[in-house]
Amino acid sequence: MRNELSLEDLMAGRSAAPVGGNRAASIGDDRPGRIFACVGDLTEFEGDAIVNAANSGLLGGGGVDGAIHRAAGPSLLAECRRIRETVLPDGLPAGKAIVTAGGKLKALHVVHTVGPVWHGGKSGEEETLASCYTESLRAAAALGIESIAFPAISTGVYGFPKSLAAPIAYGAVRAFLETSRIPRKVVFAFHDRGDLEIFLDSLDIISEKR
Ligand code: AR6
Repeated sequence: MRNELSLEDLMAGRSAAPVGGNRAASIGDDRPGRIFACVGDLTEFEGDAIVNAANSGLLGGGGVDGAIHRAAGPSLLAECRRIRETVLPDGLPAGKAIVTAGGKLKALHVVHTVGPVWHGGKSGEEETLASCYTESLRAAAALGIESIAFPAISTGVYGFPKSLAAPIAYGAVRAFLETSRIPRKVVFAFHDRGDLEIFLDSLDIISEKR
């Protein structure tokens, strides 16, 4: 992924007229400046870690999980099996995170987290989704990981509405970075341009509320 841009640059480059002042500046002013976004295949990320939107079983699946396992090769599945046989016999609960090596991926590590399945929003889905981002960053920081890229957790097979997920993801990452020097760089990687636009639209709404 070579098209990563800081959120400041992405917001500044948007064509919509600012509402109530300069939106890019109003977001950038109080943000740590370590958050980036891009469109691309997460498995191509050249950094310390990528986050896998896994399921509790940890043994692979479809979506980004399948892509990560295919790109990482069999050593990733073998390590996941060992985790299931030892520390997580019942699987990884939603909202938690665990780190493995990255196998043949360009990223050195994979942080596996399990997003909530969307059941209409009254089953704690928002809190669980925020926890996925916070716990992934906590696990990454504990290993000294400097750069990490996230997919849009739960917004595929698990059905979480993208426009609701975006401000939760952004808010959780921003809050974590305010408390921790590392990771130095966090990237939101979207599968297509439309998903990135939904994310940026949600930042517009956040800045307009301030
Ligand atoms: N790079 C970046 N984003 C991607 C890629 C990719 N290569 N592939 C998909 N996406 P999903 P979930 C986006 O379904 O909703 C699996 O079967 C996709 O467009 O991968 O958390 C697991 O094993 C979407 O926006 O994850 C679980 O059973 C986002 O990644 C279940 O799906 C997440 O979509 C988890 O569902």
